[in-house]
Amino acid sequence: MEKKYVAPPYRIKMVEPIKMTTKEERIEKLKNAGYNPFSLRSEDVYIDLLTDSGTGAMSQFQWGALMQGDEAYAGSRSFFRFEGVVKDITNYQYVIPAHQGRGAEQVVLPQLITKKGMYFFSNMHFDTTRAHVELAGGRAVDVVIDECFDTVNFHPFKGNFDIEKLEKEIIEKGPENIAGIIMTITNNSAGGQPVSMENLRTVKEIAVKYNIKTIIDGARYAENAFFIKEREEGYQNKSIKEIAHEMFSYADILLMSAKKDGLVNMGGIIAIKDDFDLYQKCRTYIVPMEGFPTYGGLAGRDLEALAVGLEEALDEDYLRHRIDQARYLGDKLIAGGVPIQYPVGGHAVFVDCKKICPHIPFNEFPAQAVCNEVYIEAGVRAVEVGSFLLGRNPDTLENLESQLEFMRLTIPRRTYTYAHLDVVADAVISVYNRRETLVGLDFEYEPPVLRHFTARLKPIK
Ligand code: PLI
Repeated sequence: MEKKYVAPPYRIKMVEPIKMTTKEERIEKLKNAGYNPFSLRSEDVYIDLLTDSGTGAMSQFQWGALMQGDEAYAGSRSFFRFEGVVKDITNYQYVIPAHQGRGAEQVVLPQLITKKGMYFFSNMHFDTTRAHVELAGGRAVDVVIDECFDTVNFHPFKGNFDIEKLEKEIIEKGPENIAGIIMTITNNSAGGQPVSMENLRTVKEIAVKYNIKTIIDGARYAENAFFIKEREEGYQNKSIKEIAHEMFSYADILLMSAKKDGLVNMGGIIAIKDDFDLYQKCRTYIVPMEGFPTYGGLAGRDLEALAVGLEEALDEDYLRHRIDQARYLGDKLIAGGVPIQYPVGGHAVFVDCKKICPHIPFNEFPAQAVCNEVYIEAGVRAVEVGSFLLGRNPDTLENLESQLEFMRLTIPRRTYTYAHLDVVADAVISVYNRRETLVGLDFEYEPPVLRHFTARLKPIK
């Protein structure tokens, strides 16, 4: 029987035209962009799957809420509405807004590093989280399960911590040298893969045993909750909010980029369970970094839209369709023979480019080569998550080799239709079918930090 995918639980009230370009035009545009899709103008992109961060569509209720923003500098009514929703979802006592996820990270993470060289452990740190750990003098160590790196075989929770490795690392480094354990849900960097409730619970037990704080990086927490409901024994009859409550009960702090499961174009959240001392420190520190603690870099109207978006992201009809869109694209690619991270995660399809281009070595960026060809093929913009992004060893300056070379096809929320995803699938399959013709890339200009955003490349002839 043919597989069914859920139709959108919304209809379209406003449209944003997108431009078609010719292949010849795209070849020229990509060359001018230094073979780096980050440097393309968005109007030269037909379907933009660079990221799901802040690129989704707001609902009529969110647009309506925008009009109710209280723009008072201090004590805004919009803050209290936002605070009420965050408290209701997390059961945490203290809430501070930030302009986006990294704003929350830059305020909280330095408070947890009480001496230089302390460690954070995570299933997998997102790039900005890792950067803020390191900027604050800490070190970031990933302890995800090995199954995460096997893209072929099914595992229901590829985002899980390797519990044995985590405990071994804590003992080795000394619990007094651990600044915190960051639970990234879902695990973005390896495919939007979920973390099970059992795994979160066990990590919390270990953290309590060694007196270490736990932090949820909850950019896509609602998607994680949906996977738990679908795949983990005992959760089928629980609501997404009930599952969220339990997930948050295993952490002391929530850091969240609200540009994902907050369903807004800009926003971030700091929430603290009950540590008043830490809350006071963050409240003080946020003033010079992000702004007064009742606005934290956001306008009152942003806080209104976020309050509504956080509630909407808990809706199961919304989540089912969201996850089905990623599955639909993944299934089409699999049917076309394209290797992907399997099963498909929550927000994107991660195409395994190590398998597509074994003839391109890691330091010639195979996944970037595939991204570029997909843009030329159909005007689809994807993003590389591999050795190009990973950068160089700061001591030896050698290019680091990523374990996985992914092209991430990231699906914005409530934005594209299944027909758009057909265009994407056809383009990727077509590139896959002429994969032997793809060539590697070399630097024309390499920035010293976060090179993938602004580098200029050239094809190796
Ligand atoms: O982009 P920000 O500063 O709002 O959030 C940073 C951030 C933190 N954690 C996780 C898991 C993320 O995925 C994340 C941002 N992700 C981006 C921009 C992405 O394209 O995936």
